[in-house]
Amino acid sequence: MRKLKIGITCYPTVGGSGVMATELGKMLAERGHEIHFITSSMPFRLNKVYPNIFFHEVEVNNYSVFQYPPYDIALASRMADVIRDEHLDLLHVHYAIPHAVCAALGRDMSGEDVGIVTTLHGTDITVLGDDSLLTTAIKYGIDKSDVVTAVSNSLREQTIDLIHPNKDIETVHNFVDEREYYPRDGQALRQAFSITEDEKVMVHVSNFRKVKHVPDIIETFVKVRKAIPSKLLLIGDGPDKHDAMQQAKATPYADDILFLGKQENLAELYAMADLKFLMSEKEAFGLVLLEAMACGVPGIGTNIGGIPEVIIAGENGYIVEVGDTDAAATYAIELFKDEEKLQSFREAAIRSVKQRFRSTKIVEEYEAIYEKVARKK
Ligand code: GMT
Repeated sequence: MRKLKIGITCYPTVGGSGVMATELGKMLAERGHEIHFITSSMPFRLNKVYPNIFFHEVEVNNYSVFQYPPYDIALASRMADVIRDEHLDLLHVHYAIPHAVCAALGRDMSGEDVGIVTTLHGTDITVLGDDSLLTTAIKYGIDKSDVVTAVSNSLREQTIDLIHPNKDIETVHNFVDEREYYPRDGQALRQAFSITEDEKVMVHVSNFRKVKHVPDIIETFVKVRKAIPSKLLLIGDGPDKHDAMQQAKATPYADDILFLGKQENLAELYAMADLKFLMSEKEAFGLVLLEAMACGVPGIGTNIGGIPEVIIAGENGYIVEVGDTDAAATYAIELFKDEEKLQSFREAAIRSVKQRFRSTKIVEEYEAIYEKVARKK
């Protein structure tokens, strides 16, 4: 396909959507496209120099006459400038609001015929879509885009139910960079963390928000730990972390629950783990599950959102209802007691990432969309 000039906007510091947008930008650059990140700060995963990746910072001045700093207007204005200065073929924005709305405004300001692709990641729909003050803006952002994608079928359906857009929505699943997420030997690190040979390791990674149900993970661990020598690694930081630490302290197994805080090298940490837990009440996809699976760690997740599109129950993990810590613990104990089954789940996890969420497969799906919407020269 022809090489395109693509503007990408995301929240550069926010979890999965920022990770996906940045990884996609890097992969597209490696395939010869010219990438222009138009974001409020340097995306945190952009940790290497690429000759064809450019960063256009959106600066927002906080004038005392304004009650709120005008981020959305500053972004739209910057988008318009970059569209014109760099002769962009399209904008790919992550989140309907504010980014799709800003893209529509930016295109209008530029007076140029660029395409707009919007990817929905979940929080913009499942949380904000319920806020009647914002549904009109979300619908506007979606309808003004040339192509809208959602990261799971579940999110696609939810968006149609909640927002009733006039636009069709395509599912394009998330992917992982296999060069970073692959199975590694975790023995040395296990020793460094004083994890003994007979212990199994459960892991959870999140931003410790209420929707992630971290208390359910600790509760599940306590039930597992009663039956099996094990450790729980809790990775990340956020509003519920303090309460989670108090909860952990009050259990008889406080020393076996390790809070590791925010971590960069997740693939190294997954090398120590046997089973990943994601017990959220809302989850459009569950990128952290996919990252763990690529490292050979099967998952137990809840029956909501896109999780059942990632975990195939009984093959590469298990699905439980939200809050059902008994079922989660039963499945974990069953797997921990049956090394052969755990090994077959590990292999199935790696296989399903390769078959269904391979980076080249997903990047090619985006390229086919770009080809349809890119400016016609
Ligand atoms: O889960 C979060 O709190 C972060 C959020 C985000 O906006 O970055 O993640 C969303 O996008 C990820 C990437 O597509 C998905 O893997 C997450 O499931 C989704 N989170 C929710 O739907 C709650």
